[in-house]
Amino acid sequence: PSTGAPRPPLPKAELHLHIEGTLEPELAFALAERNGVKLPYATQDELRRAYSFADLQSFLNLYYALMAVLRTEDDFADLADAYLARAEAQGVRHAEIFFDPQAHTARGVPIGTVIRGLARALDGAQETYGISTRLIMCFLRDESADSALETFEAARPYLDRITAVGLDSAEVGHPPSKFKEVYALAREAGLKCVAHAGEEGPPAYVWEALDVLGVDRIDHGVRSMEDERLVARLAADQVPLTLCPLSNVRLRVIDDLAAHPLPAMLDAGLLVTVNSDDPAYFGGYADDNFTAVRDALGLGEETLRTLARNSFRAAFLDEATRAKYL
Ligand code: ES4
Ligand code: ZN
Repeated sequence: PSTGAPRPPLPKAELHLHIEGTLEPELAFALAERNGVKLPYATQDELRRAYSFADLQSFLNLYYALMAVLRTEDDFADLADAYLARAEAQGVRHAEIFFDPQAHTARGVPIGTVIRGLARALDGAQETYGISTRLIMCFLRDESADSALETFEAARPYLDRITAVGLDSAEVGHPPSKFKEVYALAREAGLKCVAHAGEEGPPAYVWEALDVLGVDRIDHGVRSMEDERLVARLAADQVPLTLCPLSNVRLRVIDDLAAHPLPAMLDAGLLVTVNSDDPAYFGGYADDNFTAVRDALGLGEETLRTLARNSFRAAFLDEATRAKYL
């Protein structure tokens, strides 16, 4: 029935979330003011009007430019705290959060400032918001393999705060195999491994992420559907895929939500999850993505529950905690 009190959002884990992609215009302007940084936009509305993207690169240009306002430990703590408050309202109970250290060290912000600031907010998240958290350190794939290695070494003093490494930024022309060495070091250090693959790049990049990097999850992976053998492999091994439907529409990976391959991926037996990617830029947080696919694809309650359950199956949780959610 359509009457009665609105139901709370389904409990879920968020597994594909770039913390820098949660920088809302309001906070961007507040931090610009606090740090004396001049933004090339006069108003929040003018900035919002720039959120019209042709592809991944056109988004990344704005994403990296706006990060100029993030300078101090407090800035990173405030950014993460603002995300966690929004995530709680969206039913998120567990969040595995990407960050891009090279995007900050390149601007002269030390990696320790970034990690300590984020960690401060995450340390309070269980008590304040009822959200458990993990940090995933991503390498920028359009930077060199040596830069990724240097970043990993710079992060060594903080590895107790980091659960996994990831790979993001401009995909085409930067195959996963370029980062074989740093992934081997990360695995030796006891970290989990994930990588963006098959967002704009071909199914071959998903194969490399699996077979060369040995990843535990694939971020996006939508283009896997172009390769029948790859689909069979992902299904057989139950490799989780962290889909980001609203992101795919805004970055024109798909034409519109109604054309999203999510239902076909579920039918193929893939372990798919729904996530928000860069919610400040793409029009919605975790539950907004659930609601959007429900409405555009006509997903029923049972399918939405499967997606929420998959998010906990795919999370880097200890088994006792996972069992609480399954
Ligand atoms: C990203 Cl949507 C997306 N793809 C690749 N890299 C990224 N970094 C932030 N958002
Ligand atoms: Zn992403």
